[in-house]
Amino acid sequence: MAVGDFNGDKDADLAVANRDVGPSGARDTVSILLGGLGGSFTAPAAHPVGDGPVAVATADFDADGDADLAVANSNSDTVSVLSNTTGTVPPPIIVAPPGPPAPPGSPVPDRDADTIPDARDNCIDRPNPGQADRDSDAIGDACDSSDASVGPTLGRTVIARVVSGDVFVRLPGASGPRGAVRAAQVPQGYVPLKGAQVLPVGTIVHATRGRLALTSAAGRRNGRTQTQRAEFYAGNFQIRQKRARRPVTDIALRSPNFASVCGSRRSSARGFSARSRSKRVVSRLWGNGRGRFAPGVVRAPRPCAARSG
Ligand SMILES: [Ca+2]
Ligand SMILES: [Ca+2]
Ligand SMILES: [Ca+2]
Ligand SMILES: [Ca+2]
Repeated sequence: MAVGDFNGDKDADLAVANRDVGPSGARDTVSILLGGLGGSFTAPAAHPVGDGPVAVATADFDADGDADLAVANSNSDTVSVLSNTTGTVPPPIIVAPPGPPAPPGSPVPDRDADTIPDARDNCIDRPNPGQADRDSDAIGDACDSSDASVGPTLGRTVIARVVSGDVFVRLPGASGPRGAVRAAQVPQGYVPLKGAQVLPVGTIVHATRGRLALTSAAGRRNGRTQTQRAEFYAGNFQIRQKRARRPVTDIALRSPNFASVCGSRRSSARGFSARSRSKRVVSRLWGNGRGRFAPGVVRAPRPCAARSG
């Protein structure tokens, strides 16, 4: 069985492997049960897989932003990959037999010949036999464009670390594409956040489909910068921080289409949301952590008045 959000409605759904014939007659299938209000589930929808399915795993195998399924078939020694195309995980099914095991004594792939096999190399194209990784983000120093092992600087930088999923960022002053961004819903100028990075204050974060941990400066004590950490997910926001004796890291919400959000703001222990004057929720973000993080909305009066009217 696997748990995932297969139809993108933020409710947890179930995928169950059916090896033997059950009451529904479903054999050699995987059934999807879509979760709904109050822990309810829809009737199972069966999709054929290989012979003798015994285990299901979910991940975004085709990198299109939704949850796909891989099913291990014990009788046929194959893996069925179900690509999620509409949110209900229909076929097409690719039955991909796993490759034969390497014969004993055959060489392990090591593209950069640094004695670390590709499968374990934290920088696969550059020789780095020591595997140094100062900021412990699984990207070796030799490949890491941003060393986040140094602390944040008050009013200037924060440290962001991807916890799960896909997170994109737009640096202040960025214009036009800066590298390939695959997700169609991410506009130009955003780049994927990889591992742990130092981000300048003013960076806009797109975490609708991912989760990141932010470490920011919380003040100075005995000549040293104190830091605070919280995780944020399921929303878009801009990181702001003014230099002050007791600085607050402002999390300025952006709407799902990346525009600035205007309106009243609310916060609770776990969620930030912004509402327009009509009380409609225009943006929401979830968080988890301690420290002086505050929700913000755009303060420029004119565009806000025009948009919320
Ligand atoms: Ca290597
Ligand atoms: Ca290497
Ligand atoms: Ca690193
Ligand atoms: Ca890094």
